[in-house]
Amino acid sequence: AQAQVITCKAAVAWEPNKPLVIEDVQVAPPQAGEVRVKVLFTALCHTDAYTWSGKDPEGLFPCILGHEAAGIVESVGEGVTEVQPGDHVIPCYQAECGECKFCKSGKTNLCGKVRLATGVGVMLNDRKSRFSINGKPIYHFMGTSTFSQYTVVHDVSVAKIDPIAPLEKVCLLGCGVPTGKPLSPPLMCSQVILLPLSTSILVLWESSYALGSNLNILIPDLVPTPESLGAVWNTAKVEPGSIVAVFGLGTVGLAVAEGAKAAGASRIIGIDIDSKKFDRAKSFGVTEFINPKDHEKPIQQVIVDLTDGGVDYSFECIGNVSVMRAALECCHKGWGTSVIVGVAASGQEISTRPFQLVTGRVWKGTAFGGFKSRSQVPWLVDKYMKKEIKVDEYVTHNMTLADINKAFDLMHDGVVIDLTE
Ligand code: NAD
Ligand code: AHE
Ligand code: ZN
Repeated sequence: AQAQVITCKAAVAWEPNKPLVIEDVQVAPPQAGEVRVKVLFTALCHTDAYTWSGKDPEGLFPCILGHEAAGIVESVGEGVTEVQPGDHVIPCYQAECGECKFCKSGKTNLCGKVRLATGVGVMLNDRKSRFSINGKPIYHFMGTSTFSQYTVVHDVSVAKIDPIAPLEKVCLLGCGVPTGKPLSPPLMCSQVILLPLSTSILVLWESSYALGSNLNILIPDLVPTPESLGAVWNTAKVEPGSIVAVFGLGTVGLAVAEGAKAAGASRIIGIDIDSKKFDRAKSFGVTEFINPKDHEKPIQQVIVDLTDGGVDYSFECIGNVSVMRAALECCHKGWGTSVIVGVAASGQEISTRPFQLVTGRVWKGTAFGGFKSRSQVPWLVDKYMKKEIKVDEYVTHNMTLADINKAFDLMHDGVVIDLTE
């Protein structure tokens, strides 16, 4: 039967920083290469709040935010072969078409097929939105827009998962888990079966569940085996004995610290302007703490002095471009590598003396933790189903869509919103 327009509830961001409003939204049928998904559960992520705040250069209003979710395919457009109505899926804000220059390169998990359209809040086919309210278009967000009971996504942006998996849990695998694992480089595999992975990676994945959640959330002790550590070293290249600096001890920074600990780092230096973060960070593996406010010298100089020339790896987990510079410049001459994880506001740019790079420091960043989405998210779900990855422990609240503004207030508690009525 021909798919019809669906009217359902969605949280609409009409303007930056103004409370989201639950509206009756019309969701058009999927066109060629598109999939309409009944979203059952969505989690919140700092990136939703970042765009909502108006600081995202790609932020468009009115829009429907949300990108960490799970649901069931309701209908598919022409030419869609990989999913069908009834399939359980996780929308993926980072697509994977397998055919574009990026996907075929074997060098990145980024995909070019729909990115230009998703960056301007529309679908690729006709450069229009499938959401409207009484005829007024509402923009999509990140190609996912999961704060709606129904959404339309590109077929290259949807991962089909095991139908037995509990959607209220595995929705967390849509963003936070891969992002929290920045120690691992992108997996250079364009096929569905990704052999380089072994159970050892779980050490980092488990730590990554801290993402988007409260510092008070219990993260189970990680007990890496020698075997698992070996694989972590091989993939992450954070060698045992490395000195690691983590800037920002929020949930992302704690996840990084825990990964570094699992990789066998000898020293993990946590840097935060809020000293209250330090006690908690100890249990995540941070061995030393520096509050930049206690020092007159630039923080990079303080760290270089403390480490006989600099750290082997640093991670910026704040989104502050001055700190990104410090994170690079505290790296050791000749080999130190700095990874940008934080998302910076519109207009912000990074800078350093080119000499820093000429003399061997490396500056890189991570998107979706280097994971290829459609092929690897289902694999993560399987790991969860085999109890090799814990997720349940990180869900602290179940709320309804009507309470989404409260949920944002509680975001640090790692909220999951139940969209079922
Ligand atoms: P958070 O707010 O919980 O933690 C940030 C920490 O940085 C806080 O403890 C704060 O005190 C500290 N801080 C702030 N300014 C500082 C400074 N000048 N020097 C030292 N410490 C400072 O945030 P989070 O949830 O851990 O996220 C961190 C960053 O990661 C954010 O930018 C977020 O948007 C980003 N993020 C990125 C992705 C991604 O996919 N790349 C995903 C999730 C979050
Ligand atoms: N729109 C922002 C960029 C935001 C950004 O960097 N997003 C991350 C994911 S955050 C998930 O919580 C990312 O993966 N980026 C790669 C991509 O393709 O968007 C801006 O500054 O324009
Ligand atoms: Zn996110």
